Amino acid sequence: MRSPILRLVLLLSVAISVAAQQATQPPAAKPLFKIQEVMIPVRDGVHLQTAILTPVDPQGPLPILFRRTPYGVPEKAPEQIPTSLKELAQDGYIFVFQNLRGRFKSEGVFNLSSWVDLNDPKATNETTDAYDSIEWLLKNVPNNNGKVGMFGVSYDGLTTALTLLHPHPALMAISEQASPVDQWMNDDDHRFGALRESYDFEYAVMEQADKNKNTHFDFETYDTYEWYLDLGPLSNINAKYLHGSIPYWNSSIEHPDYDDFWKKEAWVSQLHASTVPNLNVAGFWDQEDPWGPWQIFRHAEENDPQHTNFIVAGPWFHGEWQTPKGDQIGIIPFGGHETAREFRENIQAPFFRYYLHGQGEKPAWQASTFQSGSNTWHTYPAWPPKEAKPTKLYLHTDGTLSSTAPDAASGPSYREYVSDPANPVPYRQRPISPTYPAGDWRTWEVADQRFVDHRPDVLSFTSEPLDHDLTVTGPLAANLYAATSGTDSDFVVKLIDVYPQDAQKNAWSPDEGPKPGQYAQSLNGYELPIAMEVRRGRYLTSYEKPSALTPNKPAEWNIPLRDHDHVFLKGHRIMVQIQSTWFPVIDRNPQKFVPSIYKATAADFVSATQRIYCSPDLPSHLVLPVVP
Ligand code: PG9
Repeated sequence: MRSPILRLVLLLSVAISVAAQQATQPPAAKPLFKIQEVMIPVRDGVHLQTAILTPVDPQGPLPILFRRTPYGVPEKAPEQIPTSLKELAQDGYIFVFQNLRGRFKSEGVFNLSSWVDLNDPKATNETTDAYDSIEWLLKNVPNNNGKVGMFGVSYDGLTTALTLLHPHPALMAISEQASPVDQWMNDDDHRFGALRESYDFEYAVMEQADKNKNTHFDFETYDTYEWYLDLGPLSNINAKYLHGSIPYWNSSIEHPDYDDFWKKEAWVSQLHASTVPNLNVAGFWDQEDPWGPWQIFRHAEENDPQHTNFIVAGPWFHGEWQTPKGDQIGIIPFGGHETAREFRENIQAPFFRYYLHGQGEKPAWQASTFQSGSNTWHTYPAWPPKEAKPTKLYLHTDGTLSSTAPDAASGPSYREYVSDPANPVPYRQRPISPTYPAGDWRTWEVADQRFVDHRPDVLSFTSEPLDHDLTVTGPLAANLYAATSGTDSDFVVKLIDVYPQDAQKNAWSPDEGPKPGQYAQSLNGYELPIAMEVRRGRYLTSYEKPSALTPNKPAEWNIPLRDHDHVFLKGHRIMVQIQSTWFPVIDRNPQKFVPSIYKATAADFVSATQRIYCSPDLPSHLVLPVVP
């Protein structure tokens, strides 16, 4: 049996830091909340396990803040207020936590699905379960003021966001935080159809192996890189380990392409208006769901006459904005700011205070970011800001990167490397721990890329040191002209901020030198990834119908790099790295076209020679939204 505090902590989603989960306010002198567990009936007769936490001495009727989760609800009233609720609790709310259908004591089946069929009046889904539960809460929870808000990170953000498709009239405001929207196109499970192998597999096991708990797959090899490499073709996951027992994994491998199954899951395609005031929250280094919040924001923007659609983004890993401080990510400091606390105090709590308590003011901005590099908060009346001008940065065959396009006199027209699926580039330093419980997984997107930049299958292109600060605000993209000797292939692009060699004074004594491990804790020469993405060749012309690439024929590869707000500081360099494997977070492309990679055999995986063109006709480049 878990302690009550641990039970409550589970609500913060599995990906939120352990530090956040442990930090609390000093012990309270008297109970803060009373708890009631109820089984709320929804339209098909299923009952959902729900915990209601009511402040012990409420000052008048209170709004309800509701969170729906697959990760478990508290069994006892908390003795201390968890970090993520602290600023909200000061304003007074009835907090309600509900397990999704099929999880823990909730009845029904959990199929890990975002499909909402608005045309079927009998259908049940996360949208209808939320609607019915709100209806029940309003009628049955004493002392509520008739106003409901919802918020949550990741899966809890998804269940929050899904209410936008058919909101209950009493739902006055929501804050969707790191919600996925289309699991084939991006976020947790794929990137433009390239499978996030380790994530998809480990998460599906975690949530579907046992209804009553979060299960961690038991790897028999310490370094999971080695485990996945030894596994061989993906068909071995079912053949050797799962034996068809995990429905979500089965769906993933039965639907390799962007078919109706995935299009139905892509719930955001049904959203075309801001239906409820929504504070979207995104992390620039969110290792799970960096894309969804921007998509929800953009879809709601299609029709937002009342200006109730907002976005906040910061230099955060998945859910870092709900940790106690958020004063750094990995070893990258945020200039003395406690960005997570500042977000909760100055943005999240006032947002709900305005919409649910009728106090304070509506945000005067549409987007607010904590800009990395400059380490400052910014607000924008619109996103992307109009001043940002798309600016090209060209790759050159001599390994440089500059705003000058290649000319005919620059020598050879391409650089090349051999990509070998038997020796894939690790996505983070080995040994690679299991994804969950999340340890190094949380910060791998800010890992110093020097750990791979010497590999013969990783190409680096580097600029001169900048003679002024370069501010990049808005969506980034890469435009590669690339060829492979194979008939299918991946290209991974990484945009990197290279710190100067003397970025930091050494923190050790000149006589004794660094303590063990300390040398690697410096920012001197650090290669900090700002944006990274992969594209898979078979889907270059169609997501629905994969096709083979023509060997050695250059093709244009457009690789969106998502939205960012970063300042490359004077004296820093900009680097682009290109590689064709990123393992095991992305499954290995056989580099030979096969109808489904999930049915590939070991013999299908072959080496290929990859070329990146840097010529006047085929000028590979990045497009950065530069703010003058
Ligand atoms: N990233 C997790 C998730 C969300 C939604 C669907 C699948 C996975 C999470 O942290 O909840």
